[in-house]
Amino acid sequence: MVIGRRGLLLGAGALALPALGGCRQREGKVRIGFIVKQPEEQWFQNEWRYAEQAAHDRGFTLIRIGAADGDRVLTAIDNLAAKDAKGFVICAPDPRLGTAIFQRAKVNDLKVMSVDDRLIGPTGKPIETIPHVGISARAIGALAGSSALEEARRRGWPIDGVGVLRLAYDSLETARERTAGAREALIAAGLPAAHIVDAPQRTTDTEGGFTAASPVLTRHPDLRRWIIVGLNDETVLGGVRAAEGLGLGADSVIGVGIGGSGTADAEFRKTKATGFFGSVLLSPRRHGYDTASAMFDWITKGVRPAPVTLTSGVMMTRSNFRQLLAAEAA
Ligand code: FCA
Repeated sequence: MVIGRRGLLLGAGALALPALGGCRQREGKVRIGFIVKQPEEQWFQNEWRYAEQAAHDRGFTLIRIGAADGDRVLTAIDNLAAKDAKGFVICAPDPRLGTAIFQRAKVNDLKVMSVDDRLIGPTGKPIETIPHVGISARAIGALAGSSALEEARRRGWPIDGVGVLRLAYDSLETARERTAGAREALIAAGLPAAHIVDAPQRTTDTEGGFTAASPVLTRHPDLRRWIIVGLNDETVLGGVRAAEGLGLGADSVIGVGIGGSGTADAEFRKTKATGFFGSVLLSPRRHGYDTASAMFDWITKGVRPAPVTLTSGVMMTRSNFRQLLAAEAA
C-alpha cells in the first residue's frame, strides 16, 4: 500500500515536473511583437528604439519584424505565435489587411493593436475593436500648411504667385487627412485653390516624392515660388530635391514635412539652408514606448488600451530643432 502510495505520489510528482518546467518557461519574460511596414524609414527605427526601451523598463522581450507586404505580415503573426508571443503592435503595409490581421491574431490567441496607420475592415471602415494610436492627422497637416504660409508672408511673397505642391498618397487615410488639413489651412488663409496642384506618389519615401514632384513642377514653369506639403518628411524632401533640379532653391521653396525623425534634422544640420524649411515633430516615444507598454499592460493585467489615441505635433525648423529633439529624447 505504502509503496503503492509512494508510487502514486512519485508518479504524480514525475508527471508534475515537466508540466512545471513548461510553466516556468511560460513564466519567463512576456514576448511582444512590433511589426512595421518600412523598417528602413527613420520614423519606424525610432518607434522600435522606444519600444525597446519600454521592454527594458517593464521587463518584456520585444520582437521587431519588418513586413513590407501582406504575405510577410501573416507569416510574421504565425511566427510570433510559434515564439509564444502574447500580442503585437503593428503598422501594416496596407490598412486593407485589417480583417486578415485581426483573424490571424485571433486564431493564434494574440492581442493586436495598430500604430500610425489604422486598420480597416471589409467595408472600408476602421476596425473599432483594434485599439489604435495615430497622429491627429488633419490638425498636424493644418499646422504644416499654415506654418508654410506664414513663412511665405514673412518672406514677402505675393500670395497669388505661390504654387502649392501637394504630394498625395490618398489611398492611406492618415496621409489623405494630413494633406487635406494642409490644403484647407492654406485656402482658409487666402491662397487661391487653383494654385494647389496634386502630385500622386506611388511610394511614401524620398524617391516616391521626387518622382511624383518632377513632372508636376515642370508643367508649371510660370510659378517660381512653391510651398511643398506631403504626408511625411521623406516625401517632402523628394519634392524639395525635384525643385532643386529645376533651379528652385532655398529662397524659392518652402517645404514642410511631418515626422521630425532623422530625415528632417539631417537637412537642418546642413550649413546652408535648403528648401526643406520645417517639419511637424511627432513623438516616436508615444508611438513606440507607449504602445508597447500598453500592450504589456493588456497582456499582464487585462487592461485594454484606449480604443483610439491621437497624438499631436509641434513645428520644428532650423532655429529650434536641437532643443526640441533634445526634449523628446530626454
Ligand atoms: C505613416 C507614414 C509614416 C509616418 C507615420 C506616423 O505610417 O507612412 O511615414 O509618418 O505614419
